Amino acid sequence: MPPFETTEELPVLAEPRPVWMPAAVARFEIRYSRFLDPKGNAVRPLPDFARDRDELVALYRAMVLARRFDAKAVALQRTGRLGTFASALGQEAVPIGVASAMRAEDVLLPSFREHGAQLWRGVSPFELLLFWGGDERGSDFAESREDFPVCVPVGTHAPHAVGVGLAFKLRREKRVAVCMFGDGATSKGDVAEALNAAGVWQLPVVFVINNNRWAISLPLSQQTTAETLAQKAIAAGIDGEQVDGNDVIAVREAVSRAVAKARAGGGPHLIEALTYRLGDHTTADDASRYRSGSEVSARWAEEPIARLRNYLVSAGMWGKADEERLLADVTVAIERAAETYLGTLPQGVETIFDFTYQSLPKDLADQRRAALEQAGK
Ligand SMILES: Cc1ncc(C[n+]2csc(CCOP(=O)(O)OP(=O)(O)O)c2C)c(N)n1
Ligand SMILES: [Mg+2]
Repeated sequence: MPPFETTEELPVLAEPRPVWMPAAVARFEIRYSRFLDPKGNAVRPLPDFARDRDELVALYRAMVLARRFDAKAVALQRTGRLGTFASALGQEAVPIGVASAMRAEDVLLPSFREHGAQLWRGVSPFELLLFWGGDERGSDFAESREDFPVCVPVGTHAPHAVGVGLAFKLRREKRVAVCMFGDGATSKGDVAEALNAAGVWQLPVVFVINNNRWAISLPLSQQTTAETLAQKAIAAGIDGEQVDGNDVIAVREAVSRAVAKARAGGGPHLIEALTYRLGDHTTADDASRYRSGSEVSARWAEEPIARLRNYLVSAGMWGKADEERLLADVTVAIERAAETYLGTLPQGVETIFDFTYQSLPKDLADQRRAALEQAGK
């Protein structure tokens, strides 16, 4: 018997067993940033723009103007002279931080609570009042003419932002589309699809979630069980981060980075700005029916305007006289806008028919004629 042929039992060698241990194939983290704490103390060195008094005062002024505009709009609605209006009380740092990080040639796609951003970009308070008074001429902005009008349907402008970003990319224009929406909008398919498409096509779009913790009466805890909304970027393969949305410096710094990256061809970005809606959802809402007064008063301690003012005062950049002058200025600007609005004649009744069809279908043409007759024209 050749030596290699044996009947002897060979020891069974232990086969290397395949290891089917679940292994991590990807890891993610969401970063949170803030520069000023709720009391207005700097918690880390400020970015360059925030070392310049004029820059900080401009941000402060814009937030005060937005708040004054809000108060006037609510007062006009309460006295029957404006339509339903969505106040942004307590959320001013988000739109101002966003708009101040954009260039004039970029395009803003706002939701219905971002008038602070529109005002910063040159839309006048008169135009905004016209819009909220139900007059579409208010969306025909004299400035920032390529910015989108207010979007009342929740989240439907997110795919439009992708279209704008795609146009910029195809035309090789170094411009960025900035799309703002609320926490509630992040549960919509439109937003998920927009994030995904912007990621696939690496478009210059910055998405900003204005997370005010409520979608009308639905609290964030019932909106999603995700730990953050910023992590929705991860599923789309794009960068996402969270900022203190009541710290205008943090919002501007994060959006500036995202916008610069997008402009340089680095693709889209999602920023979740954490803020709180101190007022009712709109003038058609009574928030005391679904949330406690103690929750709201606790949140007043974090609001963005006092926070920046405290910083400015403690840095010796702002005093009582500055404050009085500013309040007087913004009051005059808003009162003038309201007077012009109240003195504007409504559009003719026929205009409701005039801007959708090139030639009106017969039934609508009949209605148009009847409406004119009824109006005595
Ligand atoms: C498509 C659509 N569905 C429902 C509504 C009614 N609606 C208006 S605002 C809102 C909640 C939006 O919440 P969020 O996105 O968090 O924005 P916020 O109002 O808090 O700024 C809803 C459901 C709407 N405007 N559009
Ligand atoms: Mg919300």
